[in-house]
Amino acid sequence: MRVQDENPSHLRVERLSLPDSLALATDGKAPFAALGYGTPHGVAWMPTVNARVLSSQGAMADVWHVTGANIRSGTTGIARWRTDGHWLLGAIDLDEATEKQGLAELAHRAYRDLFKTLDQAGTPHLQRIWNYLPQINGDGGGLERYRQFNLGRQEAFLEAGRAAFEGAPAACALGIHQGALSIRFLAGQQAPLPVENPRQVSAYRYPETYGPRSPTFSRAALSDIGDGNIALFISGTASIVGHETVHHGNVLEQTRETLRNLQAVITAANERGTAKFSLAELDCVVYVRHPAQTEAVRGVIESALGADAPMARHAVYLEADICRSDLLVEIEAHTVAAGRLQA
Ligand code: 3EB
Repeated sequence: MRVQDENPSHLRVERLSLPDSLALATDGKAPFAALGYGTPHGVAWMPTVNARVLSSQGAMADVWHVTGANIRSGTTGIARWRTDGHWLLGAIDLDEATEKQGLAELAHRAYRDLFKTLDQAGTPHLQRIWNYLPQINGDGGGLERYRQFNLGRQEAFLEAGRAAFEGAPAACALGIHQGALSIRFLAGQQAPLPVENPRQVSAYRYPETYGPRSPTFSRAALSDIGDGNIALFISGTASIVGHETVHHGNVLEQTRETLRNLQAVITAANERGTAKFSLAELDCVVYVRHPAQTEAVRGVIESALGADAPMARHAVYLEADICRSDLLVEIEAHTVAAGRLQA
């Protein structure tokens, strides 16, 4: 049975403007870690998603706080990390230009070091992964680069004896226009509870028409973050019903379908315990393939939820390619609610 507050270190997250997040580092003391959105700025505790910010508020960051007192940082192979011994936030940045391997091999190597990091830090369970691939829809020598990535990623999961199907972590995989193959990851001491979307085929069960190895992620994950709170991590969510892309070429309908999928995941998550989540409360990142369509996407979100909804006000819009070339928009999110997971 899960005890309500068995975490000796509580995790908390807040979304701030970049200046406000940087101002948290005072008297030589930094917060646990942050994930920044925008141009990287060389702050060690804030790995960044190197993508153009399309939101008018400018660069933002999700700042993660822990109550564990003893924060250590280090590197394991190509992975950098910070941990308090209970929670770990890590980052990998691999510049392909200086590597002699293809993307499948690089993904394999990255995930091997990622798992090594988790094993050594005593935080074995992935809560959430963010993957960013340069030229995600580009050709990687007869196979699309995203599909190559899927090959190496699944191989590394299987090799490490980790769940690559049911029980895979929540994740997203987006295409960035510049920079390195970038992976950010949050891990802890307890396995999260995976959640699937009844409107969609599980991604790890996609048919082979989407590539020789399926993507390795669950639609969402529920984590007990301590202090009576549950975090819901929602994977990258797009206009996919069953396993097929719907509303080709129509960004308005793709955004509406994405919101229906987010709601379906939230409804499924709400059946897994007493914590109740709502679409209007999500802290989301909206990835838009064509920057000129940003206002159209924002219009759909604001008319569905109201412009004053926290989801609409806190949304970060980033320019990115989506892992299927027919997808125009993808939304990923996290949110926290008080409650307990079902035993
Ligand atoms: C999809 O639903 C859209 O490969 O880690 C979403 C979330 C997507 C995660 C991944 C891919 C990934 O299939 C793409």
